[in-house]
Amino acid sequence: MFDKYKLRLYLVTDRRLALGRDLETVVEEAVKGGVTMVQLREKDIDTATFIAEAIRLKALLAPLNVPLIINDRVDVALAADADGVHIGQSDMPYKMARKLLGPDKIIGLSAENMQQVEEANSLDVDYIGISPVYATTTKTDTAPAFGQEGLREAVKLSTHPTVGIGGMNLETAAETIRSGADGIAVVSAIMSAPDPRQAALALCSVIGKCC
Ligand code: TZP
Ligand code: MG
Repeated sequence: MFDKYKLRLYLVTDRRLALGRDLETVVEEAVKGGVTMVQLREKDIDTATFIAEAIRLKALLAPLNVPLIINDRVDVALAADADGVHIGQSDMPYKMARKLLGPDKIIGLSAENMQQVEEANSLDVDYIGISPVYATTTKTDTAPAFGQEGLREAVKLSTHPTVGIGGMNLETAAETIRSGADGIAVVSAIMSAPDPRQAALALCSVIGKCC
């Protein structure tokens, strides 16, 4: 049974935004600041390197009871024995991913509009990502942003735990929690912070209940 409190402060990695720092160091610092779950998101590395990174992060996170989720790649999640995957609407279909991963792994699905939020209600996904809440320069090929009004409607419509992604900072994170989301998913506000631990701590203090 997925613990939805793991969504509270969900770090999604992007090594290109790590200001030249080692990915594991940034993740480790962020977890010390209160990050509750980590998604390894890699768009430009080969499969062997992706798996090796996933295995290193798993070794770092498992003793801290912080789940490791792999973006897009069910094969990488299986190879590294990660805790789950996060899939988008054009990745492997949810039912196939579930069949390959089994009932106990965490599977999150991105929903980019109300119809997709509703469709996800008929799937036994563990959570949905409301994507994007705000437009962001971190990912530009996104659907139109939900905004807080759209997010509130999406949260109301969904039967699943929800996490908001896109443009999360101290102000938008607090609003997102007030709109009813179970958590916030963050890339640049932590990956590019001069001090990722402090950045996570500050986000925790505005969203509550993660440290
Ligand atoms: N999916 C939707 S928006 C986004 C992803 C991966 C990027 C969010 O990045 P940031 O820097 O937290 O706005
Ligand atoms: Mg994807």
